[in-house]
Amino acid sequence: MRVDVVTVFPDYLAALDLSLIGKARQAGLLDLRVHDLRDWTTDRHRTVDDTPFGGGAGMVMRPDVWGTALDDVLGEDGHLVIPTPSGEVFTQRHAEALATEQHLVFACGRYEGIDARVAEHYRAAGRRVSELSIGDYVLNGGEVATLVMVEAVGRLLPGVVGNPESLVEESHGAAGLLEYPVYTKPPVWDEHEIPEVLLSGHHAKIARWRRDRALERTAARRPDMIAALDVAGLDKHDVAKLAELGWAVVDGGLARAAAL
Ligand code: JD8
Repeated sequence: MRVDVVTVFPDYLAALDLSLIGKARQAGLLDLRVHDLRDWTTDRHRTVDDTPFGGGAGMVMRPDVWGTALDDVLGEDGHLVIPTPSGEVFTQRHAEALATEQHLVFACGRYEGIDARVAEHYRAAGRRVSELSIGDYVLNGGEVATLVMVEAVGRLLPGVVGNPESLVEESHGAAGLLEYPVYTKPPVWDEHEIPEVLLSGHHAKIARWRRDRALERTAARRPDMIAALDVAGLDKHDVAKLAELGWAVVDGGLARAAAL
């Protein structure tokens, strides 16, 4: 996969030189290029912003500078991703979808954002354009969101994560549950012991224990994910655990028993 990032703060993306993504780049599994938007300015002050039409505080990023830059970087098949607090909220499903693309281009805005005509222009030109938010809080620009999305997508690429098995049981993975708690040596730490069953070597009991903890955590922290669970993927032990947690199977879906 090729990924281009256009930003006025290229150094912000230096973190992508590190760890798994850094190794994926060295191994040629990910062709990541970071560009300075100012390289596409034409005035001696390398201006990328101007005052907002209609008035208001702050500055807006110019469409002409972005257009020249993106025309250069998008190439034939680039999928334009614009991080913005007004975008659709980015999830693991988006990461999985973007991981199927050959070429992603992230446009990192600053100031009050990028002139809205840029996204409209590339959509009208038949490009795939995704305006995505990483969550309901306000950042100062698109760079941090781009770091999040490049890591979430990059680790799904074949060969990037050492053991693809580990991708299966993750939070927000196919199971639709949060992860179970994990433990390692020492078996006793500061008088804190680990659950006995994990030392039993009894794989079926360990799997059941982990599933129950994942159901408990999800019911406590993300009841919206319980409500979205596919009932077909539940066995009788799951249904019993969910009933214990106040959930019932109703008309092929899960509902809070209390609400019935
Ligand atoms: C891109 C400029 C700053 C935002 C005035 C503060 C994503 N989840 C998210 N929160 N914030 C962003 C984000 C913020 C950005 C830009 C993304 C470009 N800003 C602006 C509007 C209010 N300032 C984001 N993804």
